Amino acid sequence: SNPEHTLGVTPPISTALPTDAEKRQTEALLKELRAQGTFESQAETDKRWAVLADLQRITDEFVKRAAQEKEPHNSILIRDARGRIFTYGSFRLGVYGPGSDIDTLVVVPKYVTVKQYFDIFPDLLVEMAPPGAITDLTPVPEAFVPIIKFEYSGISIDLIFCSIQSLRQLPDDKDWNLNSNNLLRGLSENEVRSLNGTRVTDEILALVPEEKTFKLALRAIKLWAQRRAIYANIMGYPGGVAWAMLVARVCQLYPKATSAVIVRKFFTIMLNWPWPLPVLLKNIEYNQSITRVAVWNPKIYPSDRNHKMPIITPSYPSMCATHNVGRSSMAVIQQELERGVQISEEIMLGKRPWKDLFEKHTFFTNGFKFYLTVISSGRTKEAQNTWSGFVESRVRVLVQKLELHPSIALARPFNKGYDRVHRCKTDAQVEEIQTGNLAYMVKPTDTAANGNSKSESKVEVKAEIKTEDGVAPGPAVPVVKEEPTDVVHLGTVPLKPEEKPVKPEANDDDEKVKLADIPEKEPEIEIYTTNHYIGLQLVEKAKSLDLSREVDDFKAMCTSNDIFKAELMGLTIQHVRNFDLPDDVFEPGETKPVRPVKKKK
Ligand code: 3AT
Ligand code: MN
Ligand code: MN
Repeated sequence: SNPEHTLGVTPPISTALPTDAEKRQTEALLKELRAQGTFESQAETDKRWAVLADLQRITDEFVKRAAQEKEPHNSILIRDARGRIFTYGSFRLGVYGPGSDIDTLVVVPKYVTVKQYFDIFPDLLVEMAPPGAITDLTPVPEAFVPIIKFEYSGISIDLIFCSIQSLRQLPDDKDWNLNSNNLLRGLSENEVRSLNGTRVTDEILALVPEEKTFKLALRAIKLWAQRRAIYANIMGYPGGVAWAMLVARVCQLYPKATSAVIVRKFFTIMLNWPWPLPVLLKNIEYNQSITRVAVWNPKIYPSDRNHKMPIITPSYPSMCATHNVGRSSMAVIQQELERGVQISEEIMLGKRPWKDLFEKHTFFTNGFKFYLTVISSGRTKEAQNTWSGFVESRVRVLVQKLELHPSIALARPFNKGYDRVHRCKTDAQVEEIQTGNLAYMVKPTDTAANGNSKSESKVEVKAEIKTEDGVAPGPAVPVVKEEPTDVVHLGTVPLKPEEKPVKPEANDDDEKVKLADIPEKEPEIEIYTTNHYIGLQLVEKAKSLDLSREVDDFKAMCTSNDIFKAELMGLTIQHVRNFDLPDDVFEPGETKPVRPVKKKK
């Protein structure tokens, strides 16, 4: 836009225009991102906009009904009643892919209540959307940020809500936005957060010199971070907003550069960033008395001084988007940035293809000898959703404790959990698991205490769940019987709705014929589990490792929360050697580590 106007808290490093070679590298990058499937088709994007138009209509009707409820005789209020939807997340940033949801915010005038949102909106949605369009409708009123989740014609929607306390009616103006700080007046901290999803993404876009360049570079960095398993706010890595701000900052420093150059510079700038100097897109606004929500300020708040790689949101009240990043994740990010520097340099010289930058991580194939796995388990799908979500949000606290252990050099959490369903016949061994606690004794030179070579091809899940009388048995499905096993589960099924347990095929294999003969009406217990893996790198001198304190503290912390229901939920932490990792963490073509052959003495 204005060539004289520079964006950011320092002048640019270079305002050089891209060379022909750099433009060609951007073309090649675009082509690779297409080949990697990060873009959806125009038709799919058109569908998203149509859904958003519907949601706007439904929102207007919702506010009208709320106004009618509030002041049935106030025809002016009812006439002018309207709401507005805004988006945030990857859709707003223009970096969404085929599977992305649309993160949407419903903004309404002050008289509309959260109660009305949950009382009226879900029904109205079903009423006004095309028949059958709304599926998986899940209102979550008890969440910190009240949210209604659903699928609209197959597109996932996260719908959050904010009622503006300073506005009796919303302006009838297409260009109206949420940029004014005054809109935050009278809002609770959580309401401020709801508004700020949109305010932050809007402002990031306003603070980059060239949106198109930024979006393509961000797509590349997002794909890189996902492939390298360093993308996930909840697990202690930067999330979508934080990666976006880093790329935006590099765009400010090279305002005329093309996307390929931004990606290249991203790695060098971020590798050499003098942390804990914060990454800022503009100067922080401090002197506002609009909300009581604290603005990030390490001079005042000791907790803000703990942030290892602070990346600060631009919109008032500025917050640190990376307060979860700990010592190990930061070390891993640094390693990955180094790799990025090397590969992107060779790419720009034409020596390597972009594909190499996006190669998958080796967390399981060649990452660690020792892993801890945190297994949350639930008796029902609903219980497990709540419980595993909570446990997931605590894993980084365990990681922080592990990092303090003198024998641990690095504790790297994997960025995703693994969901599994188990169909069980007995629960006889549950007590052993609950009391055994052998699992977290690690001897670097020896086999794991629970190393179980006979079931190397099986997921070894010890579900820590007691059977209660009156628990409804699972559906009657064939039970795959194994050799005598002291583990509660039989047959592990990945948690995918479309996959049904298959009856073992009868063929000339004696063993399998026997399996097929098992009566189908055997009562069963279904258990849902989620595993989180933490790779452990020990210090060189480590002889053995006792993590019982850390593990016990973690269990106590999780199970003392009100969310925990002992009759429905369980929590186990196990030590797993690399060669004992379950098969489903490996993709086709990947080699599972093998047990080292014992040397003769
Ligand atoms: P996708 O393309 O949807 O995968 P995204 O960046 O849009 O990528 P999300 O939809 O998960 O990712 O999240 C969008 C924003 O919503 C990011 C963050 O500001 C907010 N958000 C998501 N999950 C949480 C959470 N558990 N707590 C607080 N804020 C969250
Ligand atoms: Mn999203
Ligand atoms: Mn979302």
